[in-house]
Amino acid sequence: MDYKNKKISVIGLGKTGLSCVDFLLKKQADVRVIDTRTNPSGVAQLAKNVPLHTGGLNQDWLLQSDMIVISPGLAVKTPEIQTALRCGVEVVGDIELFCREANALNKPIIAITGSNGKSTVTTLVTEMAKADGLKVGMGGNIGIPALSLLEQDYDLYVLELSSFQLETTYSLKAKAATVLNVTEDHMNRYTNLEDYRQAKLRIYANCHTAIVNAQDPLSKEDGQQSVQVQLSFGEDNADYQLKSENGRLYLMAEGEILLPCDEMKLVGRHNYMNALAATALAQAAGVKTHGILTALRTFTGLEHRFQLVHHADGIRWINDSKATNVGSTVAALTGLHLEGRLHLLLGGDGKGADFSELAELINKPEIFCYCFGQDGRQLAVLSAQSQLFDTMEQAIEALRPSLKNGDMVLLSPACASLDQFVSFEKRGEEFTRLAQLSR
Ligand code: UMA
Ligand code: ADP
Repeated sequence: MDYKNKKISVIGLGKTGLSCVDFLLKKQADVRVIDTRTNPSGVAQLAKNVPLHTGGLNQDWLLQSDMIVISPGLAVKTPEIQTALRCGVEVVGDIELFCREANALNKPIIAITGSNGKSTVTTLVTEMAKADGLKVGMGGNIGIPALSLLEQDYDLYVLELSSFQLETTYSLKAKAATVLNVTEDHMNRYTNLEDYRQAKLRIYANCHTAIVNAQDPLSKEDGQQSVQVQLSFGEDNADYQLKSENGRLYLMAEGEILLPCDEMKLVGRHNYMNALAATALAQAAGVKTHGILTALRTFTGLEHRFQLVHHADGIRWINDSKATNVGSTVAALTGLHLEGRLHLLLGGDGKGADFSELAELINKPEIFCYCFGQDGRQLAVLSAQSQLFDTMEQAIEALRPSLKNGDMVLLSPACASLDQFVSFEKRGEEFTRLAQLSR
């Protein structure tokens, strides 16, 4: 694509904005950067000759632009952006810029979205394709800006895409795409669940093979996306499904046994669903069974996702800091194998969520809740056995003396971390540090 001498405003000076600036400078565009924050994270890395406006949106700059490239962290609904749109300025995101390049190079893309499981499936598909000998560029919402992948020559791109990124993407034509599931998240950015779902369904637009969740009607394309093939994954009645036989669970791919689940390192039914979805995506992109099986057998899962970080005196400490919405905490609590009591740490920034679904799961004699952070109070009222603290550290110090052999301490907070931590990773690291203080 030709961006030479085009006036382009990049909004948001985080990871995404910096990757857009790099890309556009290489294309010899006339770039300016805007961020509503007074001191955005990318300031130090921005080339000194690029004009920068911080502390608000510069409406004049926006209206003078041929194109606005907006970061996922800022809503398109923002009034200044709406004014620019009404005046005919094109507004796109980094994934749109990426797709235009990938399409021109005729490179296949596997695209993954959903409320939960995106990073797990994105990594697993990448491992499958690598084990099959392909050069794979993995990026997107997983933390590696997609445009940075263009610096190398890959056979296949695997992209994790958030609803925010999909809202500003128009040219994606994935070889295979999935919406893994749709449960409530980001209700501070969307009007309702349907508004959020519509953003996610954009991933199927013009894709070759859509991989849908047989158990989640909201994950299915709604006929407006020009999909060529639709395949499903699920517990049953699906192209890729779980089968139980003689007390053993199997992953099935189109009627054939692929692998007994106990040969995988990943555990939990939600992870078996992730494995089925990853297999379906990889097969749709032509990855051979050998590579798929190798990755399924060896992939141990990602940090901060229901990860055992300390085990001493018969007490298990589980870091599930990436559980940043209700659906992921429900997945953690469903099918838990408890030997003693569960000490559950909940809280943080709920992003406008309705937490009531948790009440039924946590009101049990063996479950004790310790709530903290911005929305801790809303969580504390859900269960009879709960206590409220300011911070996670205070909560852990309060529960530590009562721990007994067989107990589990689980951080699966159902909330984003940003009210008290820099990221979910930092929250998980803090939990791990505090866990390891126990013998
Ligand atoms: N912000 C402003 N003003 C601006 C721009 C941003 O206040 O003008 C704030 C917002 O509060 C926003 C934060 O800055 O939340 C970061 O926004 P950004 O657009 O600068 O973010 P990046 O650092 O570029 O990171 C983004 C994704 N972040 C978001 O979508 C909020 C990262 O996903 C992603 O890994 C990265 O691009 C690379 O593609 C993070 C995330 O939390 C992990 N994603 C959400 C999620 O998974 O639930 C969607
Ligand atoms: P995402 O990238 O969508 O946030 P992750 O793979 O990072 O997904 O997992 C985030 C959280 O969701 C973790 O707590 C994890 O245990 C949980 N999780 C993973 N896969 C699923 C799934 N298919 N359904 C529900 N929860 C899941």
